[in-house]
Amino acid sequence: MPKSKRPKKATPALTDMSTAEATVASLLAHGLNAVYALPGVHNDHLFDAFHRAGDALRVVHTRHEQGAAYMALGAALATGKPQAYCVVPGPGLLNSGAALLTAYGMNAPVLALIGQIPHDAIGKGQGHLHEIRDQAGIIARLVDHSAHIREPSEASAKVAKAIASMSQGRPGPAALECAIDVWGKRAPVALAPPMPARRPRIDEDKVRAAARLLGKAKRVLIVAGGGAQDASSEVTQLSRLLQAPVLAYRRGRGVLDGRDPFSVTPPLGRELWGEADAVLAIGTRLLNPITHWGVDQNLGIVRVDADRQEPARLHKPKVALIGDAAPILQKLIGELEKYNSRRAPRRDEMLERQAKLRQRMARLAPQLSFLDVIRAELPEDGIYVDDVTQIGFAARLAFPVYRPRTFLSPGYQDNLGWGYATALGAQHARPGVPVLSVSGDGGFLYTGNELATAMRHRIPLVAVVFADGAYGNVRRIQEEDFGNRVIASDLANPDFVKYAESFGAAGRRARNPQELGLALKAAFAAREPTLIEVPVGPMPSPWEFLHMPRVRTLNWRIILSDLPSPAKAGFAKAGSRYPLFGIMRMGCHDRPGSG
Ligand SMILES: Cc1ncc(C[n+]2csc(CCOP(=O)(O)OP(=O)(O)O)c2C)c(N)n1
Ligand SMILES: [Mg+2]
Repeated sequence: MPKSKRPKKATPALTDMSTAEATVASLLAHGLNAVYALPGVHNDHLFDAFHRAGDALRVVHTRHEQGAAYMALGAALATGKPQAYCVVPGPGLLNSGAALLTAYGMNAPVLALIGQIPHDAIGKGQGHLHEIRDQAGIIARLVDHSAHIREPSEASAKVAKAIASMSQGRPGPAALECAIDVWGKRAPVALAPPMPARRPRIDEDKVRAAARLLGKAKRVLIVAGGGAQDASSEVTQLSRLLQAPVLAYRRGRGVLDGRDPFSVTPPLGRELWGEADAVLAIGTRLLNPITHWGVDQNLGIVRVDADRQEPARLHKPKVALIGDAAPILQKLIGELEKYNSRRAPRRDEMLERQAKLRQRMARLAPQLSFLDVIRAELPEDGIYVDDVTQIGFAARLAFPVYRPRTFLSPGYQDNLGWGYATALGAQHARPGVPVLSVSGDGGFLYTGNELATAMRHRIPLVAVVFADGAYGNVRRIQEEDFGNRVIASDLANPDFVKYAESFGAAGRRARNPQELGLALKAAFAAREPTLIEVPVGPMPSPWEFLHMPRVRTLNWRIILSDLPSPAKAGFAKAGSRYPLFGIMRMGCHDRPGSG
């Protein structure tokens, strides 16, 4: 096109705005309509801008910064959409730290808006209110994308960039800080529009290679992680096409409907891992299968991951497909039409194996009988929020999850106490579906104070607290593995029913599964903040279903083939004499989730 005819780029309109107003306008432009927050002087101008946004923005204030951050995390996990929280610097940031860490581990799009001391004082150590050394450095280690807003004119673009970063490559949290004296500064501002999503090109050759490998395999196992949550229909289709069971543990539950006999958890998953000749791993680190159950040269692994670095972190797969799971799997399904072989249907086999497993798991009857009534009362689309409790460990193994994003479990952080506030955020963001928080007496009191938030913001969350008067999971380990030397694991509890009632919430007590069923029915019908205390005794150990020995023997040659050539030569020498040398790299692992 000749130069003169090229359309002129429109100059964006400038509006006089404060940094805070530009930030809020940008949040709204990105579809964020809630901020979970705890105010303080550093962010007064930002809260005033929240106020001026009126009904467009709901500000949910909590009783502790961890509550605000966990609420944003719960809202992000339940919706799959970006959510924001806002806290003061220093102690406010650190109070929210465990939730931000968990959001990072769970690849959850949580935006942290964090105040700062006066701009010119940053880094000088003068002892300003809430000052913390190198706040930017601390934040930068907690999230992949962080920035400091210095001027009103920067705010909008920095918000847009932060939000875009949360869904690019590996999704995850982002953070923005802004000084106390900058939020209120005014200047002519051009609002930056949301940035278009950048997606990596799908490598068609690799999709074909994956289709060939999976198509000719006789026994395929699919492993679904958190990254498969938005690819439920594709995973279901692939499970049928490949006659492949789908293994999920914490984050991938519900991707395949838990009522499908092909939906499996670790005990059966481990057997199937041992028998498989190919694995299709979708949005999962594959840490437990590779490190606990082992790999060998007969297992062809295909990985689908949003993070380019992830697939080869532990063990180089045969094929790595990079990008969002759903579009990649759609292409894979298309290619499989050409390469897929006929396989005998495995439905009967799976039904039989599931029935056998249920018999073995009958050992966990105390936990399972409660989970059965919870499943019966929680509607199909209801959301179960897990915590690190004995009921929780059993739920990860045996609670049937029917739909994606309806089982929220804290992932590899296994962060005790996240449950109640995370569930509160999920319930706030999804008012149309019942959300259930299930904790132990230890975990619940981490954020049980947010019952005040449930009341203040009329969030009808139902919480079940299993009260055994102990950090029961820790206590059992002390009893069984440490000669009954019980230490620091007994608890002095409040009366949880009275505790709930003192906030104005409904408090109930259920002494057995039947009573729990009735209490849940009433609570879901009433739609008001409710706590149900369930007094319980010690519960049987779930570990035999979680810590299971290897089913594939690692061959050091496999590790060797992953190494760059110069290292290969050195290892070859050592490895030919000492095969164990190779195995050692896989490390040995302690109890998942018990730490
Ligand atoms: C942040 C954090 N601190 C400590 C732990 C270690 N931990 C795992 S389970 C547990 C006890 C949980 O007690 P409770 O919530 O009462 O559940 P119970 O085991 O009694 O069922 C502890 C302390 C953890 N996982 N996360
Ligand atoms: Mg307990």
